Amino acid sequence: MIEQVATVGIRLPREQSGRFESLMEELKRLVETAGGEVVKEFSQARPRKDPATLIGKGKIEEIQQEIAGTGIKTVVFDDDLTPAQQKNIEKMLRAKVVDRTRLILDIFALRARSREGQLQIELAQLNYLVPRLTGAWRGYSQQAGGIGTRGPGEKKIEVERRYVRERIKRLKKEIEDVRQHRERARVGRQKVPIPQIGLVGYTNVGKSTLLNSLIGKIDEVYADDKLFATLDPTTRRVKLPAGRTVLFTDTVGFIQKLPTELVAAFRATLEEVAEATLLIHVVDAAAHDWVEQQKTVLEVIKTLGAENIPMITVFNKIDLVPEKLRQTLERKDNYCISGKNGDGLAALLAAIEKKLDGGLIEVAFDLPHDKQRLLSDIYRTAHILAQKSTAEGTHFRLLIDPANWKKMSHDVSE
Ligand SMILES: Nc1nc2c(ncn2[C@@H]2O[C@H](COP(=O)(O)OP(=O)(O)OP(=O)(O)O)[C@@H](O)[C@H]2O)c(=O)[nH]1
Ligand SMILES: [Mg+2]
Repeated sequence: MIEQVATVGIRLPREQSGRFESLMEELKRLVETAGGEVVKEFSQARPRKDPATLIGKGKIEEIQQEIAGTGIKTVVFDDDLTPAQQKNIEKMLRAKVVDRTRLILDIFALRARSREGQLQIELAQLNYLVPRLTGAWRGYSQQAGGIGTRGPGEKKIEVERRYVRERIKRLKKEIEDVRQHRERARVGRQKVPIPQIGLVGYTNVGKSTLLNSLIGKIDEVYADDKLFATLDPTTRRVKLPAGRTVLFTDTVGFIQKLPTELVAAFRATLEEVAEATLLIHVVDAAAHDWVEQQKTVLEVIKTLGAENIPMITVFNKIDLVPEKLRQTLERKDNYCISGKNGDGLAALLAAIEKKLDGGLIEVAFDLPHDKQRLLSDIYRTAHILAQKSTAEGTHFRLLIDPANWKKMSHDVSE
């Protein structure tokens, strides 16, 4: 049976118009993604958050009366709750109380497939739990009060906390091992490195669909109309128009109020973003709040320390956008694409090529017959301007990364 859920949002003053609505709409989609159904929505406008109960006590009583006797046993708050707030509200509502962070952690736990993903999500969940263990214990001893509160109750929580702390330590070590393993694999894979291009963007903007289109396959990478369809990074080779190969990495999407526990735990995964040569920021032009989404993504990129990586912004789902908006976007020299029907992809690839070629140097040389093994490195890493067979081998004129050229140049004659 589908879990029936009520959502609660708090509308603070000076909030941008429309932001509250889009957050609540997104919360509804998050609940659905987690397997629930929102049957009631509550909101309260307040000058500030209440430290004990987030919203007013009167409002909570009202919610309690509204949900009593219905099938609603779960109440989801859009704002993060302190352990104390969560406990107070649960007591008043007599229902399970979940906040946005907890909800997102739940979805990630449902979705994590790879070993690394599972380790990371467990770490994030435990980090979320630790302060709540303390909170529960404090609440318990206050409730019981006085003599006898130093009994087994406290000991049990102590044991639990120690267990959790130990587990966190072990998880961190395991994640570090996986990370180092991946790092070694990456370095080993490529003596002469090829550019890595990171697809970044808000969740559900069409990053995975775009990657599928670029590799010319419909469903090689899982894409779906769900939030956080992708958790584990996927890397695929793509050939640019002039023949050079690059790697595209598709990774987890971002969201407003992305839990800090999650960013910390997924640091290893998100490192793929921080190490890219170039970022493609995919924006869903058909989302009514794409401006807000774009801002969120730029903030997360900054948290990851990736804000200095060159970036190309593309407006996706252009097939769904009214002609007028499309024209406005194009007039400002934006790339408008449809990952679904392939519109605009050729122009995007050409733009990527141009951007990557920015730091390259032009070289001309003869590759002798006995050095033909270098051919694959050349095709993989260089932008070939001219190629001609000669009596001694092959003559090349290319654009190449200076560092790559250094590794190759002593094998050829200029
Ligand atoms: N009409 C239209 N739909 C698209 C386009 N690109 C993607 N979609 C749809 O948008 C939904 C989300 O696409 P995904 O590729 O899974 O998006 P994502 O950015 O990888 O999402 P997460 O992995 O969940 O962060 C899917 O239902 C796609 O079919 C497009 O250009 N046009
Ligand atoms: Mg995806």
